[in-house]
Amino acid sequence: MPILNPDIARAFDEIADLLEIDNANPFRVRAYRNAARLIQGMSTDLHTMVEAGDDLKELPGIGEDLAGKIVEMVTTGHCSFLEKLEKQTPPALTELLKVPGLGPKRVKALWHELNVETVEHLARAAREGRIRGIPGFGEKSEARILETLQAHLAAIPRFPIAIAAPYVAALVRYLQGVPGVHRVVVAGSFRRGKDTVGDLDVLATATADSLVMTRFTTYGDVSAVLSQGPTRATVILRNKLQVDLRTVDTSAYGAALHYFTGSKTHNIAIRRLGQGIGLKVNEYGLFRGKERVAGETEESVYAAVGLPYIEPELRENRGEIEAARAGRLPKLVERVDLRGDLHSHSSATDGHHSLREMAAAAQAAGLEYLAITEHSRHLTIAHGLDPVRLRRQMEEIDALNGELQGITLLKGVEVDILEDGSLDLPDTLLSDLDLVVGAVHSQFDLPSDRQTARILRAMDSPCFTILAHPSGRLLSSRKPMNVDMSRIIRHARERGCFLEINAQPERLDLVDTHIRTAKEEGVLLAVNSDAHSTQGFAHLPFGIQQARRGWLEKQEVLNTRSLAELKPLLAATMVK
Ligand code: DGT
Ligand code: CA
Ligand code: CA
Repeated sequence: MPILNPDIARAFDEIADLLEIDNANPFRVRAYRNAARLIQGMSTDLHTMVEAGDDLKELPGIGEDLAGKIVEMVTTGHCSFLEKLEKQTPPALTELLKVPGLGPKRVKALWHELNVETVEHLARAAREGRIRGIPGFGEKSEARILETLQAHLAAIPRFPIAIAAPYVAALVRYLQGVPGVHRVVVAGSFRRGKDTVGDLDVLATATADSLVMTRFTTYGDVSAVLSQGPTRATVILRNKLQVDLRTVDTSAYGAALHYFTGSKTHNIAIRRLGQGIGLKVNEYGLFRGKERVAGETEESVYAAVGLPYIEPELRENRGEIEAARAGRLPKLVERVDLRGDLHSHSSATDGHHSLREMAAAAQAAGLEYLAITEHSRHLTIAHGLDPVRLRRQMEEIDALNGELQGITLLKGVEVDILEDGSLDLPDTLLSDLDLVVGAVHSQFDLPSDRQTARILRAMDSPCFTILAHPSGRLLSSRKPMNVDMSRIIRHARERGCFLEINAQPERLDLVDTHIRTAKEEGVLLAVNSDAHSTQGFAHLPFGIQQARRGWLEKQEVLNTRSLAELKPLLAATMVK
């Protein structure tokens, strides 16, 4: 089946849409649109012309570039440029382009106004009624957007933990209000702070006459009840999150909490330890014959098998049991240890609040310093800064620091790492900053050797402080880049720069196992909010949880340092 003119025309139209969303040169966009229209109206088949060896450049408005793309489509059946654009555009946006009545302009407006990068973000904005207020949108288009996205969301099997968290908090509050209920705790992967959760495992202790099971299955946010018994029920929430509730006896609370916290492989290892000393371990307790010897608290469970308490984030059977036995468990970093944040944006680019507002919010979040790190010019979609605008912001920050009390703004940038590994702004400018955060925002699909080389080269720049969201993954929509992360980590140690744990709900990047590698290599990590608004600091706890899953202690996190301790560490990454 040869490729037909309408297919080629559609491909060119899609390219024009994606280029337009990407703020490409309007002339370039128009060239694709005109070509699409021309091809749509042609009576000769392009594939016949290509096969006959005709010169396509004779067609009006078709130059070298477009002719090449037509030949590619006719001979291979697909268009690599379009595929590349599709890959670097958040899938939510390509999906949205298909919603009747939403052209690239309106899709672009949604992206800018709401700062959405994923289908889940956008669906949430629609559910929360935040789309109808945007100029050019109303309740009708909001509903249509939600409908289209829900089909897409049905295919997403796991929830990023920060997306699940508000639903979890609401449910726990509700259950705690049920008469007779004593304790409500969420176990499972949620308690272990895993980046995504499959379902929620809720445990409750309650008086025998408590109506907690009935109240659970009639909770307002429940869309379906899958099963219901006297001590166990399973429901689906409206957002498709599945929740199990179990009631347990107070005397077995610790054993149940331990069992349902998991992970499964950790449980199996603990059970083996128990077997070795003649104990049976299950969710009802630890038993020697018929006698229960432990189980009221988790501490008693561990103590019975000869171990100190192990934090939930470590329970993945990745050496925590051996470390516990040897008395070498890490003393994990905590949210209160954070003294500052080294990655944030203001309304100068794609953030929503002024420098002053961001500083106040950071201070309210208990921080003593905040680095402002706007995007650089290459990221046009985020209104990235050119040298002139960055210089102006540096002056603004200096002036503002003169007024602020108890919080200091640091001058930084989130500079784009270009395809060849060079940075998007000149060293003469970067060297006047306090820190340089480098990030990949395009060409996520290079082969591993080139992608790795690109990042290593960027780190070797005279001014390079922190590699932001190192894997580039988005939990709902983008796989990690194909890179040799161990190599990047070793290079960070040799270069003396740092890696980021980005706390954004869709990122949680660096990934936990690589955090552990970085720890072993002696590379410090920065737990950063990447806040785009004053609300953004609320994500820091999830970044901390991720750090804990990577076994990090306080001193292994860069921004637990006081400003005075931090400054020389930053300065050492910057050639002046
Ligand atoms: P998820 O829901 O996929 O994010 O991951 P988890 O870890 O929450 O797993 P889930 O919900 O299937 O089970 C909750 C916990 O229950 C799990 O972490 C450990 C425990 N568990 C489940 N099945 C087994 C099992 O077959 N053996 C043992 N020892 N524990 C289990
Ligand atoms: Ca679970
Ligand atoms: Ca479960």
